[in-house]
Order: sequence, then C-alpha cells, then structure tokens
Amino acid sequence: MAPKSDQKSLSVFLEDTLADLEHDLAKVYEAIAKTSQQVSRQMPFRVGMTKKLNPFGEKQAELDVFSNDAFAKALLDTGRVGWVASEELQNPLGGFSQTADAISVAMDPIDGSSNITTNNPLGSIFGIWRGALPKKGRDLIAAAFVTYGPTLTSTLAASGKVNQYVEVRDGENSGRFVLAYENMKIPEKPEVYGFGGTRSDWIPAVEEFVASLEMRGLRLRYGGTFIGDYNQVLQRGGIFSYPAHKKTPDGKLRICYETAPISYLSEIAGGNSSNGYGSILDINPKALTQTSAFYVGSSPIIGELEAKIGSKR
Ligand code: FDP
Repeated sequence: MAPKSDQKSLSVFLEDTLADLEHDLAKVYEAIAKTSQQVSRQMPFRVGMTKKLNPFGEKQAELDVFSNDAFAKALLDTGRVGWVASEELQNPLGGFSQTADAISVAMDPIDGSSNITTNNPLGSIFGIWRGALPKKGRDLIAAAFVTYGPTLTSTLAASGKVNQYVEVRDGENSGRFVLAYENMKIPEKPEVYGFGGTRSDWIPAVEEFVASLEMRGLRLRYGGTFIGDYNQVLQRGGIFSYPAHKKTPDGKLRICYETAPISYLSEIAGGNSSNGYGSILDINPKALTQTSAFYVGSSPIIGELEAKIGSKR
C-alpha cells in the first residue's frame, strides 16, 4: 500500500488519541520520531568507528554514540522521562523525577551497527515502562521501532494498535510522518524466515525446525539487522530468530533493549514471541544486559517451534 501524503500524520494521530495515550506518552513518541529524522540526516557524516566499547564489549561506531546522545537528550528534554537506559550506556541516565509511575525508556539507539559500513538497513528500538528498570516485558506500556532504509519509518504500539508511519519529505531538511499501515497484523500464513548466528552451532531442535521450514517452501530473508529482518515478518508472516546456540543457549539479543519491546508490539499485532519455552514477555530480567534465545513471528509457527524444542528436551 503506497502512503498518500494527505494521510493522517503522526502528530494528528497523537493528538487524536491523546486521551487514551496520555499526554506524557505522546510527548515521548514525538521526541523519538523527531530525533529519528535527525539521526537519519546525520548518517552519511557518521560512518567511522570510535575507540570506545559499549557495556557488551563491542566497539562503538560514531553513529552509535551520536544517536544514543541525541535520543537520550530528546527523551530527557520532554520533562516526562525518569530514566533512559541504553545498550550504549553503562548506567541509565536520570530524568526529572524517579517515582514508581515516572516513565522509563530502554533503547537500542542503532540496531545492526555492523551494517553501517555496508549501507544495509538500520533500526532503533524503544521499550517504554513506568518505574525503575529492569522490568518484565509484560509490564511495558508502549513500544516503538524505527527503520532507516530507502525510507524512514516509525512504528508504534499504542492504544492496542500497531501503526506504521513513513516520512514524507517536504524539503531538504523537513519532513513529516504519514500513516502507511494502520492496525498491523502479522499474517498467520508464514512466508519468510530469518535465523541469526551460525547454523552448525544452533541447537539440534532449531536446525531441524529450520529444515522443515525450507521443506515447506518458506523463503530465507536475512540481512543482519534485527529490525529490518523483523519488519519483513511483521508484514509478510513467518519467523525471525536469534536462536539458542549449543555454547550460548541464551543467544545474543538483549531482553530489555531489543526483544521485549518487539515481543510486546508483536503480541498486539496478533503474533507471538518465545525463548523456546514461553513468551519473552514473561521473563523477569535480573539485569538490563540479560539476553535470551529469541523467536518471534506468526502465532502458529511460534507454537510449532515451542513444540519442537519441548519434544527435544
Ligand atoms: P549488530 O550486532 O550489528 O548490532 O542486536 C545486534 C545485531 O546486530 C542484530 O541487529 C542482528 O540481528 C544480530 O546482532 C546479528 O548478529 P550476527 O552477526 O551474529 O548474525
């Protein structure tokens, strides 16, 4: 579906649903959307690496640091955010007030950093809770993700709906988000799959499951940026995974920064998520850095995956 420039804009959506969304949540979304435009415009100028490491021991790209600082500042400047936790920060930043009902945001400001130099799609991920983190995904009050590809999109899970907006440029530096997909639902019939890591290191249940997907004619779609790959599953149906490996049963992706927000959004879109045994949303993370095996997509296929892993236990 091609978005029309006269479609309802993101700011109109936020105004219309303000009563449901609550004023402070609308401000947080607005800050994310506006900052994603700034990050997107800066991409050609921030392609190098820094000498710094993030809390996971990964070298930070200039874009990781720039986008982390830009999103953190914009979120704190709303005056509505009590904490900003980020994959790129050792400790969360403190905002205006840190009460149990203050908004807390956990973010991956640039998802897929290893794809910066190759100009593959990139993303940003945001989980929004109330109170100090870490917290269960089940406690999320909202989630959002951004894709930086041929177009800039902003996808929100709010008021029981998942809506995707695309930026329409009005001029060199200005642009606005208009509705591209309303009330998105992950198709039940699976079409695509993408599994990260190294096939020979996957646990046997995963390898067998993927072989069965191939036999059924699903098409492999894997670009190496979680959000870019996930967005294909959201639109076409299927499964994305960074699975359990024999030596790393807890996979790679981080619950608070990456998988819980996308699992929350997926469940609103009628899909499901799992660590192989149950929903990602029911994991109670002990630390912001905790990872888990991750499977997300169309509900029936996640059910089949859990049955396969359970039968191999
Ligand atoms: P990256 O390390 O480039 O930031 O979460 C991190 C992530 O990318 C995901 O976006 C991606 O799906 C995964 O890691 C890719 O990991 P592998 O290179 O191990 O497949």
